[in-house]
Amino acid sequence: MSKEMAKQTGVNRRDLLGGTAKAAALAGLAGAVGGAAATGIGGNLLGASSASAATAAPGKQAYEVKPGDLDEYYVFHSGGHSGELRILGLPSMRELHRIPVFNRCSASGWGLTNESRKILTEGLSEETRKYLANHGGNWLNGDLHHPHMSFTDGTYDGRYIFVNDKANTRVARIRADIMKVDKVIEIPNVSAIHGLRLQKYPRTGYVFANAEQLIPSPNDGRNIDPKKYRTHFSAIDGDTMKVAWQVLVDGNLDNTEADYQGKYAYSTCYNSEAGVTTAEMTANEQDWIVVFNIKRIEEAVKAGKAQIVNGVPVVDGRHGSPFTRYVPIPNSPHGINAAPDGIHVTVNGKLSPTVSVMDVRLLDDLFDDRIKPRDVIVAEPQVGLGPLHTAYDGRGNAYTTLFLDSQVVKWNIDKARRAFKGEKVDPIVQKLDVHYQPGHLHSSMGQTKEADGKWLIVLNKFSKDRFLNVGPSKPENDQLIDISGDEMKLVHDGPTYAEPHDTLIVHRSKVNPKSIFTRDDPMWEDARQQAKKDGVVLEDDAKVIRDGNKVRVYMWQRAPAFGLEEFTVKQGDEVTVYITNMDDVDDLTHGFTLSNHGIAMEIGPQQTSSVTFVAERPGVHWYYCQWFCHALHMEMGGRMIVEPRNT
Ligand code: K7E
Ligand code: CUA
Repeated sequence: MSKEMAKQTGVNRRDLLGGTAKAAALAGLAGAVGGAAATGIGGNLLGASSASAATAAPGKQAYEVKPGDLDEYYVFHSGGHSGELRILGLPSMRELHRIPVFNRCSASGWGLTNESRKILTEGLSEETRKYLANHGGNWLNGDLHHPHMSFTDGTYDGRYIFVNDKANTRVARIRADIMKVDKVIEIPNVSAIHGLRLQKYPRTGYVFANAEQLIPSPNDGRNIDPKKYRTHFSAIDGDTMKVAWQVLVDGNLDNTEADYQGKYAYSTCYNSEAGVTTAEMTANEQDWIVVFNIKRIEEAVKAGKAQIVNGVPVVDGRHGSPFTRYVPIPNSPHGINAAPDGIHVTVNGKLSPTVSVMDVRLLDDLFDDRIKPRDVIVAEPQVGLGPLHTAYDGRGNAYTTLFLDSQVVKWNIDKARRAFKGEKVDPIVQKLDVHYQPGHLHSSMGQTKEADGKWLIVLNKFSKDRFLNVGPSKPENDQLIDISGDEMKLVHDGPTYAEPHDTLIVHRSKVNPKSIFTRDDPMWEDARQQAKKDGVVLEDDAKVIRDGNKVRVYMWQRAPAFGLEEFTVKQGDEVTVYITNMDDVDDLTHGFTLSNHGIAMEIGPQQTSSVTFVAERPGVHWYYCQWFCHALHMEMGGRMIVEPRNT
């Protein structure tokens, strides 16, 4: 329904869905809040108001969010090997939305529409595209571990969210204004992008990406001697989504982190042995982190000293190079996390019960060889078994997951430094049981200089007995912990499907998505160009253009109607259907599902979407709108008539 119709009839979507006048009023209020945020009127002001309407026991933070109230934080939650990104609200932990990224989505048509297929394939290598030609044209799976929002001056700026794909060696960018992916690239010369972090200062800037697996280079089957396996550290330009440079390293690369000064990045390596079996990979008592000197690398690339491999400047950062330093760390370190103080970086020992703390102010001296690599380690507290990741509260405390102990340990950085110097002081503040086997954890705004020390989400790999038994495949358990007081308090269990590895807690004042697309959005530029060539106005026209055996069907939608209630093509025609949703009402999404053709796509308010298929089935085929939009939603449909080939 258009705004005009809504006005005339006084009916909106929520009324149609059975809401009461009160619900409609609340919805209106929510809209007003969103509008205020969009115009930049102090999201901060709004931040506390509705969330604090929640009930709280004295001395405790409110975590219940009443119906109609809004959460204070966005949570961007990795979907792991489901390939998607999810958006939750915090503190309610309600799932608000899903963003398909590396997966195929039946609801939105991601991976099927021309717009999404272009995004998913244009950044792939020639070689991969050739392989995919016999496998449906684009990848259908991915393994999304690490979502991170772009930074300006050490804090989130609401432009983009970047994510990795370990399964098919990709990095994707999500536009935070519409919460849709706009770029996907395959990283050349490497295999399995795992660790991913962003340049925090002065802005993003670089997206740093670790390739975890060691492979021959080139990997063409001619030389498979494991001694020749290697990997590279990649810096991607987040604005252009082109790989700016790579650094060849010794050992493998696991997680990565960047500083608050814009000078260094660091990666953990658990396989310094460069082994290919578990026994070989865990042989050494110590592995290392690699520290990358961004300025030196940039200068070498600028001076043409890099080797160009598959279009990417590559510098040699193995032991002895001016671009890197290797700092020994016990034993198979995993997560690496910069503290909001801009000084400390913790490296989590995994197979060692320790966390190693690096002071980044010592790195200039390290690169000028005035000190030894281990001299940058200023604390190494024993925290418990299986430390994987660390988060911060901005008050000098660190929170580390203990995978084997199934605990989160809170410890004090300053006390750990003093204990390292020999002072008799215990840095451990508290250990809290979590359920069970935690991987990542993340504190509110904790990976920015604006860490506010209010909430901690702990992502547990196993839920076991915490929920009703749903069969052999059980949910993970994302637990919410109140860290605002002296003691951590567990306040919520959150079951999720496979598999949150990492998460991101962003204050809502930083995020201002649109509710309605703008007609000049670049996402459907190809459709715009084609329509122009065909003399069609996407917004007004409903017509069929024949061009040999290629047929282009253009139509608009306005609830509850398609611009065309029928169109006719011939068997064997390659048909492209372009649909423009001309409704400009909040939340009024339409769809296009073509029965028995495997075709479905979403068309958001003011969006254009298109899909191409071969009409190989003669007969009458109905299409319908699958996104519930109107009282006459069931009637919103039409017929595609396919004339048999030989008539
Ligand atoms: Cu620890 Cu992929 Cu960040 Cu999983 S990684 S836990
Ligand atoms: Cu349009 Cu349902």
